[in-house]
Amino acid sequence: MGQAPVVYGQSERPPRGDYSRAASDYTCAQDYASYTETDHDTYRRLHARQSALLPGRACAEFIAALPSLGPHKRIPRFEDINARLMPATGWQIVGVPGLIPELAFFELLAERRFPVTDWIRTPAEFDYIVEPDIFHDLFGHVPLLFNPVLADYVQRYGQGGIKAHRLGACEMLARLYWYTIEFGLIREAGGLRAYGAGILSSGGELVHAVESPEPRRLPLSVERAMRSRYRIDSYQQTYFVIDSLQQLFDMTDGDFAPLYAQLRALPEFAADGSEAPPVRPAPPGPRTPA
Ligand code: HBI
Ligand code: FE
Repeated sequence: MGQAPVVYGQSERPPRGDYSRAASDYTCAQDYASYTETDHDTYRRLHARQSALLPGRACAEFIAALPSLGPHKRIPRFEDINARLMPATGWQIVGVPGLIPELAFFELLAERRFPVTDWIRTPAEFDYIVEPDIFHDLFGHVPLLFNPVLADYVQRYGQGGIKAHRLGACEMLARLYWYTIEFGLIREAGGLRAYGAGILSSGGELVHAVESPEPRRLPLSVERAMRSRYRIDSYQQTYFVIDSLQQLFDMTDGDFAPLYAQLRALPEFAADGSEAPPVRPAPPGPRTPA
């Protein structure tokens, strides 16, 4: 295999998953026979726990699309989901051993192929896992790929990512992905709801993101999101809120190249929303006589 796979943030944990099975585009077949009864039981339990938390916390589009995942007593077969997903929005899910390098990730999204990790967490990780496993990808990401607006947004994100890779702007674009597709909130008539996969697939964060008074919640600004660092190992301290999925799509239309150039000169924000100190310490000022 090629370069070591990327992992969110600066985590030192070695990537999980068997990358020796992956093709040159990092995809691998779903080795369905490899799942144990414990694996199927973990999936069933995770699906049951999250489903019970959705009312009043997950956005309407997600709740409407979730049944498209199909039966949930055992880990679904990717081809069974694809038989419904392809006709719906032209997307298909493909297996990957885990996190993959950014360019490979972008190229798959640009082809409407969503990479789904093919292993599932251990029972000991039932409540929290750092890396995205099959439950995070299937339950968190796949339902909204049945929604035409979000489906178009994710493909365009992939196309934009290929350009960002050429411009050395992957980190800024990854932040936009993080604060929308992974941890985005949407305001509905009934109140705040989650549309981000990282929230929807997390037992604790779905309640925290929608109901806790602690986090900072800001109207989505592409510029502010691109300047905002994020933490991969704790609940988010900042969430960005949209009013509709269409607004998300419309806000991110167009070429980001000028924006990348402009943002490089501006200070960043820490994950808690405070102004981040410049990474490079300012040069020492004029020496004052002792
Ligand atoms: N790889 N399998 C997988 N899944 C992701 O969500 C993913 C990835 N690689 C990189 C990545 N996400 C993020 O850095 C993107 O914003 C690029
Ligand atoms: Fe994800």
